[in-house]
Amino acid sequence: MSQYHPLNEQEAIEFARTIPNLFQPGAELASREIGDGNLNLVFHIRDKHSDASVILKQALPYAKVVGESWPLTLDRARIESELLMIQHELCPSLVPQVYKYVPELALTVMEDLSDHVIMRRGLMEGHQYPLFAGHIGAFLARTLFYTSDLGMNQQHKKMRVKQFINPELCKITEDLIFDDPYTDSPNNSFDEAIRDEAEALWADTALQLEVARLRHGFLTHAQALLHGDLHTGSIFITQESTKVIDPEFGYYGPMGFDIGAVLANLLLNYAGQEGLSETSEQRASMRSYLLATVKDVWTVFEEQFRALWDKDCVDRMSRTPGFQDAYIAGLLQDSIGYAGCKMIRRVVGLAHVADIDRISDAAAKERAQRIALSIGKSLIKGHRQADSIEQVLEIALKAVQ
Ligand code: SR1
Ligand code: MG
Repeated sequence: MSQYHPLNEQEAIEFARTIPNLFQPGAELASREIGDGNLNLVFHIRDKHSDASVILKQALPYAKVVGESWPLTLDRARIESELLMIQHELCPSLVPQVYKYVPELALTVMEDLSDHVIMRRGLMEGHQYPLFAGHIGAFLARTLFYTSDLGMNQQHKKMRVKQFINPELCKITEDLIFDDPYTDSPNNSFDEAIRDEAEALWADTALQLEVARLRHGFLTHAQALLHGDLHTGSIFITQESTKVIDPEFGYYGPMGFDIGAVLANLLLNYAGQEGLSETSEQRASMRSYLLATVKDVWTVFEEQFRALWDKDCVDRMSRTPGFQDAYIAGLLQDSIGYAGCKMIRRVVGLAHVADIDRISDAAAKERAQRIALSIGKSLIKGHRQADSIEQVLEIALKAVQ
């Protein structure tokens, strides 16, 4: 079993038996492949007669969403497991525990979270999570602050930049988020009903100039160790608990990319309410919850990030009066710009979101797509002038009027 090959369910069971102190010898184990993401195999292994269970996540040497024609490095499994360990140390209650990483199989053995649901699915079913903003705001503040030059030894940080160099997965982001949607790329995928919108993106040079700036930040600004793909499919949730998973796109990049990912995915669900809600009351309630959450995520992040800075900043010059305010102002603008990019790619790019794609009524789906694009474009075009999170809410409200 030690040479790399994709495991089948039986092999996953055999492997799980070798993990010390997890299952009783001779336990009757069941295995199910539950991966519904774009890239990996995920096995849920459980003892049929006790509560013992575990998750085995194995990287495939290609992008599952496209097929074997798109090869992909297995090193992403190392990046993911090492990043999960760092994030778990910084936020023990918000990140699953990694029990073991097996490099030759590109396999991570980790805590089972199957009492949680994928947040995207929960939101699509109309659930609201009042504790989420507090949890994710804290996750963002702690993981971004303590991996940056503000919160860690700057020589160690440079070694971390090297440890988390992730060129292949960054290239996916550079192409799928910051390039393809703005040209007639074969990677794009969109409904013919919104071809006018796609063609308008390809012609909008003012928009493209802003995207080029944001793309440049993604390419060059090694500000903090990012999760790199922090959408609501990378979050497991219950009413009480939030767990962030799947940081295989992690690398040293601009903090606003992670913050913007969270905001974008709340707003994609907001657009999707066009078809997800059954009544206008449900739609209004979900949208009001989603906008309040957008605001709270930023507010909690800002408060906690400032508090960490005041308490634990390791850099003397960064304590210069005025620098913290300027830094936070830049983070808000970046977050808004990246949120816009992440919305647009999910409507016209290669990989979409179920919040909109699963809408069965064609007219409602088209309205949702147009709303998402309208919000995305406004966020990108206005991001360098933004000075408060309320401006995001105003843009979102205007898009559904
Ligand atoms: C080929 S991978 C497509 C997308 O899936 C991941 O979740 C990332 O968002 C990536 O862009
Ligand atoms: Mg993922």
